[in-house]
Amino acid sequence: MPSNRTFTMIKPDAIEKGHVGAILNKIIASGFRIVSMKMTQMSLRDAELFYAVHKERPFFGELVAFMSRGPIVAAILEKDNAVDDFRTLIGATNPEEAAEGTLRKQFATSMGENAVHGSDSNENAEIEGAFHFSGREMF
Ligand code: FUP
Repeated sequence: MPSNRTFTMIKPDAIEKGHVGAILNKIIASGFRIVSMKMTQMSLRDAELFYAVHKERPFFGELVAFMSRGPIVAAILEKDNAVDDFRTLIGATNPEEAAEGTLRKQFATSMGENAVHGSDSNENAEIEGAFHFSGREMF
């Protein structure tokens, strides 16, 4: 994936609370172009594969149960400096530490149920985008 792209998921907690529209509005208003987007649900196995990097962490079981409990909105986004700018837009992992105006400050419930995912590097953006989308679904 080009380095001006990142990958995001609007997580099950935010879908359950009806925040999809507000989150997408804020993403678009922040200058990101939608390259790919779909509503989908990960199986437990999908979530274990997606978050394999965290498999030794104590929160892994809770994380994969949460991420597979309901639908998500997955998307690839494009903007100059996409990975870093999107991480700034979503805010800290723990919403109590997230800056004012960030998506997690506004929409997250807790460290585990924190509303939005954003890739942490260009390399991971590529891997995570390819996990959810084929080349024919990138526009
Ligand atoms: P982030 O990059 O901010 O999404 O955070 P991480 O990649 O470190 O963690 C991925 C997900 O694991 C977080 F979104 C939520 C969950 N997590 C916990 O539940 N507890 C923790 O202590 C750290 C992460």
